[in-house]
Amino acid sequence: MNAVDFDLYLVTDRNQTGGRDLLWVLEQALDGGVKAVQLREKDLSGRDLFWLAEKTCKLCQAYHAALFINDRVDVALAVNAAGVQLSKASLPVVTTRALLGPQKIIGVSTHSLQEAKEAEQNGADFVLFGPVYFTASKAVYGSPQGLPALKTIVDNISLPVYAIGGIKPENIEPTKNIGVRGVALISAIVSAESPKEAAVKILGQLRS
Ligand code: TZP
Repeated sequence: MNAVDFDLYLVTDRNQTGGRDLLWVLEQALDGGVKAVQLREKDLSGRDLFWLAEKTCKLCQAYHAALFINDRVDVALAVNAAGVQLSKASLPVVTTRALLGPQKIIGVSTHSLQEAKEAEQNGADFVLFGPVYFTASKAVYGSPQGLPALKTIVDNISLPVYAIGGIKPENIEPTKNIGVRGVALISAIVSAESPKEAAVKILGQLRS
């Protein structure tokens, strides 16, 4: 298991920036102290994702931040990203590990204890669990999982667990108290009027 050393994991969505350039938003967030970014632009073609990933990778390098590519192991390899974020529809963890080698970091997005345990057994480095709170993009899948379900994951696997889904400054404290390694989020930073100030605030809360 590779060590993961970040507490705030910023996930991108260029459709939630309010028309602002995604790279500008990311630079603001990095300026605010974000050290881990997941490029999650699922509607882009492989080619367009690659171009964006190259630019994002350079930006992250300038801020000594780790870049993870959602789903696309090939794109992660092509830009030499720190790792990938896999979902149920992605290549299996074991196959991804064989392709990426031992040093790259593999995160897995999970929605149940069984998925989290499988990710651990198969050699993932960390898991995301959610949606913990209400978030518009996941409302179609039903109610959020809530803190008790998050606690079950934290208590039953030894991998670092990150909470995702509806994470906002007002719920950082109770989420942190569950014992998560950190939080992952989109809108609280990407859609914030000042992504930099939002990142500073959330990092301050996570570390207080
Ligand atoms: N996976 C579970 S919830 C979610 C993803 C990608 C969306 C997180 O977005 P937000 O804006 O932080 O609720």
